[in-house]
Amino acid sequence: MSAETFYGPDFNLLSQQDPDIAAVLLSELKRQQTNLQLIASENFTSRAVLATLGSTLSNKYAEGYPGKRYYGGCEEVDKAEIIAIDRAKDLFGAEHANVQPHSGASANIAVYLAFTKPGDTVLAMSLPHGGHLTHGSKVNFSGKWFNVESYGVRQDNELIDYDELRDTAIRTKPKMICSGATAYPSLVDFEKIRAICDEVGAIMWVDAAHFIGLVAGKAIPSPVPYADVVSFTTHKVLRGPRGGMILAKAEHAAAIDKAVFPGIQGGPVMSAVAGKAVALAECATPAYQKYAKDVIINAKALAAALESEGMRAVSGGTQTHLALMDIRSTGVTGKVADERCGQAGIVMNKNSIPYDPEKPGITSGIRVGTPATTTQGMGVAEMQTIASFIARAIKTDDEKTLAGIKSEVHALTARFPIYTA
Ligand code: DSN
Repeated sequence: MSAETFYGPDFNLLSQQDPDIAAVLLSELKRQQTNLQLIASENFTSRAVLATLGSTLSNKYAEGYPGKRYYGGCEEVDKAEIIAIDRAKDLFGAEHANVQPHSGASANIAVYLAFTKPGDTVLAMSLPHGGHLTHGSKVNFSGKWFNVESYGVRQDNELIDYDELRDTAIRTKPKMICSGATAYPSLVDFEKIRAICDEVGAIMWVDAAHFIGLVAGKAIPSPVPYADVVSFTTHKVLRGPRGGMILAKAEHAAAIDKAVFPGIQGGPVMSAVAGKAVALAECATPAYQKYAKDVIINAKALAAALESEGMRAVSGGTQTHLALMDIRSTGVTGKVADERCGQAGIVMNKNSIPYDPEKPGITSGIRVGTPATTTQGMGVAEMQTIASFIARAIKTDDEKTLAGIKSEVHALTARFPIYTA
């Protein structure tokens, strides 16, 4: 199928009206079709989700909540939001769902607003050990407006140091404890964190953005029974539209809804809300459950294959969708590896490893994830091929060699085409 056919008849209108932007749509589609997408937080959403995003729901202002809007004419979009809420509650067994956050960062800001006041103490995973900007980075609102204490991973096994977490919680008495990370390949022990929260009287907040899709597919344990509040994005393993969502215990429902609107947002993006509903229905299928398990099988295979190429998997491997590789043995930094792989058509990111001697802009590691390649239908054999591409690309700065690997990447992705029907 040609790229023009992919976008449908409206693309001809766009091409005539705005050839510059039409060209970007075509070239981005081609980039996604031909390169290897190993960014752990990216995926290929379905055509059905894309259809909602390009729909007239985008035109509608709907400040408020279903049945309690500040604008008329919301009777149709109300239906979409109610469907999305009901599906989220069913899929995750949650008492309350708010489907309006524009993004994961927006969802997190709403969590702070619901449970804390500026100056309060919050305990979260440190960014260099895998946390997120909104978990208290000094350059983020969270680090500027809150007293954020942090915990990390142990140096010997690179797993969360629950003793340090508990000690810090007892010492600093946080209002809220956040678990969840962007570059942590292992599972979080939610039962342990619940016990610590109960001991110090803290709200248990889980930022599940990275792994919620694996929870949806019943491939890993859920934080929902334990946490007061769970925030996440809908576009990672979950494979929905770009956006955010919050699940909460019923007792926190009013605080969460008030925090999202009118606390931090105006009108929700109703096309995205509808897209979230479509994705949640897709996640409830046996096919998606198989997908979620395959994502982990592939991540384990990719980590093992990269280890056999001489790199080291942080935390001793992975139990999720991503692997964090210490690549110091290759003699190149994460930054250089990222650049060379990019030239070879392999898209992933440099990443700090715990206790990294390099600066965050350089790093000693790379982060690779399998949500997108698994959606394409790739399996363990392809993960081994990809590991060999990465190992070869990292070791050379010869442009001809990198271009040669790129041709092999294109041959591989051509066997697993996306958006063909
Ligand atoms: N930027 C996302 C990631 O790649 O992990 C987190 O927000």
